[in-house]
Amino acid sequence: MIISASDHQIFADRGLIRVEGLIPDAVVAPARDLAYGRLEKVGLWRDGAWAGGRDEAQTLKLAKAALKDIGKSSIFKNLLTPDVLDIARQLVNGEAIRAEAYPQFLFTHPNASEWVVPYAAWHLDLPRLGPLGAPGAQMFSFVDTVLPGGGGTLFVAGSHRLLNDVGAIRSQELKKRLREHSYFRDLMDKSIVDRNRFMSEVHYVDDVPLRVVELTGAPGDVFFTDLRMLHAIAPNASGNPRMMITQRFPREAVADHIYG
Ligand SMILES: O=C(O)CCC(=O)C(=O)O
Repeated sequence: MIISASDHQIFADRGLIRVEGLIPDAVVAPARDLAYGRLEKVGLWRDGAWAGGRDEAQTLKLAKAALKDIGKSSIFKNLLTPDVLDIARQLVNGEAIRAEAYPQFLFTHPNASEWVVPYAAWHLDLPRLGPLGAPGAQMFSFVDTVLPGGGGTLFVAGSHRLLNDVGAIRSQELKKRLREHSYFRDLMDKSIVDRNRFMSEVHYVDDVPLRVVELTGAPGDVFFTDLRMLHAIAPNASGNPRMMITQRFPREAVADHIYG
C-alpha cells in the first residue's frame, strides 16, 4: 500500500496518520481471543464482559500476571505485518528501519468514572536526536475496539515540530523546555481543571498548531506516529478493557545511537 502525498503531509504537519483496517481481522482475532482467554482464566472476563471487582490492587495484580509477556507470543508478533512495516518505512522517506522484536501490549482496565485529559505521565519514549534528525516512526493498533473515553493513548499533535533546534534532548529536559510555554504548563498542571478543552481547542506555539488527539479505532486500524511526539496514557472510563499494541521503528541509521 502506497501512502498518499496528502498522508505524508499530514504526518509531517500533525505527527500522526491513521490507516483503517490495515491489519486483517484474521490476524487480529487470534490476538484478541488470546487476551480475553487469559483474562477469563483469572476471572476478569466472563460471558463477554469485564468482570473485574472493586479491589483495584487485586485487579491490577491479576491482569498483570495474566497478560505477562503476551506481546512475545507468535500470535502477537504476527500483528507486525509486511504492510505495517512497509508504511513505517515510507514514513521515514524509504530509509531502512529497525523494528523492535515484538509489540508491546497496552492494557488499561476500566478505571475511571469520568474521562479527563491527564496532567501527568506526558513523555517521550526515546531521546530526540538533534542534528541526527527524526528518530523514526511508531505504530499503535487496536486489539479490540477502543471508543472515545476508552483509554486510547493521547498525543499532542504537532509537538514533534517543536524544539528540533536545541540538540539532542531527553524526555525530562524536553518537558521542562516545553513548560516555558503556557500551553504545556497548563497541560501538565494539576490545578487546571478545565482540561478537555485541550482536545477541542487548537493552540499555537511558534506558529505550530497543537491539539491533544485520542487514538480510537476498530481492530486492525493502525495509527503511525512520529517518535518525537509528546504522549500519555489515558484513563479508561468505558466498561471494557482497553487493549492496544504498539511497536517502535527507529531508523536503522540511528538505532544504535538510540538504544546504545
Ligand atoms: O498505554 C498507553 O497508551 C501509553 C503508551 C506509551 O506511553 C508508549 O507506548 O510509550
